[in-house]
Amino acid sequence: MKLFRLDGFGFGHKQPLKHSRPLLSFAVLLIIIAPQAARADGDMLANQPKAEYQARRQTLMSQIKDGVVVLVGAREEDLGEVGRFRQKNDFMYLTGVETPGSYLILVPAGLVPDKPAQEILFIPARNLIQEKWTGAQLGPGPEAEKTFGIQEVAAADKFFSRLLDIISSLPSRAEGRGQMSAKVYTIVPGGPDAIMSREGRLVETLRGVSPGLRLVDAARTIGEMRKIKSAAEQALLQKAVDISAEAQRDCRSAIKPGVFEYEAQAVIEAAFTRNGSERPGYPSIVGSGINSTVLHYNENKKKIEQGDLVVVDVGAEYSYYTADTTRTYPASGKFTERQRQVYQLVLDAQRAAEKAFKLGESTIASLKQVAVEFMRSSALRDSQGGTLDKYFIHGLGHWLGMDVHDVGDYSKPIPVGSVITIEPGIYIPEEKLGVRIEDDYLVTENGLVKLSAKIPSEPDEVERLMTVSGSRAAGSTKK
Ligand SMILES: [Mn+2]
Repeated sequence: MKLFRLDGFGFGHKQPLKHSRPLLSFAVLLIIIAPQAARADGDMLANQPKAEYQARRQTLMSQIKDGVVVLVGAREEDLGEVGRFRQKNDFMYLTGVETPGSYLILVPAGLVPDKPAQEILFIPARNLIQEKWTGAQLGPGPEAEKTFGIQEVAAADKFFSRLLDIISSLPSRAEGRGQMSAKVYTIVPGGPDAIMSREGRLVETLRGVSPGLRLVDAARTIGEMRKIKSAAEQALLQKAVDISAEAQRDCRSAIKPGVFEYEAQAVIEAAFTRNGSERPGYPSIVGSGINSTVLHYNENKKKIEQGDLVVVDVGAEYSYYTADTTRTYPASGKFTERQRQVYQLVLDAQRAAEKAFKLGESTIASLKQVAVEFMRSSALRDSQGGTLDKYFIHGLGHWLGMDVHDVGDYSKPIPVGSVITIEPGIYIPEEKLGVRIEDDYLVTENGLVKLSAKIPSEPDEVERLMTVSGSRAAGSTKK
């Protein structure tokens, strides 16, 4: 699907970028079968239009006018031996490039006087020996420029000297007594370790060569951009949610007394994988009994017992976008009266928050207030006679996107194009009773659209579906 017209970006790529046919040489063939090339399907890159990545870079440069943007991509070794390679989200958002060891330099138009905007991606040169282990790689040069839709793709080992050249070409302005040299915008992790990060060390090194260099965090600017999802991003989120819905369906059938939490987790993650999800968007939570009251319980080691509630908080990642869905199931197939009352309160609190949403006014904090007050107005009490809102101990929701708790400022009203979760919960450890219900919503001009509507949450329907999917007689159904 075509979302942005290609004209008007000022990159000279006025024609849609088409993949050329493999007709030249074995080398070209290799490139065509390279993983990156396989992900670049015509005008698409990682399931989003190349034009969209170009537009994002253009937008970023139009917002950051006074400095060079430098992004450091993930390396294979960052994930150790256990993880499959995953590009950093900001890098992916701006490039769609999954080549390990990449860098990106963006020079806004006019930063170098009279020069147009410049974008340079750096990727490692091909290494034919390495490729026997890891598969064919796309190397720097015109083929990569075409594949990635980026002005220039240079060799990664030229990154630092090229950056120095760019910085030294910037006119320094006299300000006060000293000379102000260039600003470099990059993603700097917070906290005392920031300086030890690759970005932090890069800037320190640059400062040694170019004293006075100013390091500015680009995270906030990029975060505000990432908060608003394009149609292509919305489609990927919907796909991630749909896969998660199938996983919730399957685990609903798997949960019964005698089954271990990890067995339910296996069923969930099987549904992810067979539907093309690359990985869970976060560690899958299957918490039964007392574990249902532990918010981020993910050991998933307990045997599910008769009478347990089971909180299942899982989200598939699909092409870098993750769902985040939670349902709470009665292990025995039927809620006890108390469980059902608390469950219904949580569900009604979610509905109250949904209903209270007003575009241009509501924030996640204001919706939380609605849910809390709804719980407080209920007649349900704990053993001390207190209302149950005090057991709602976490936020009501968050932005959802490439990060499960996605980036973006929370202080402003929830905007059109953002995707949020609404996830009230009540956790009463002394009753071993935890309930969380979490859905994902796209914010439109007409209000909230529930992306996860196909995952049943009505208690009657949950019970009916659990009964249909298998016998849940007391005791284990296992051998
Ligand atoms: Mn969540």
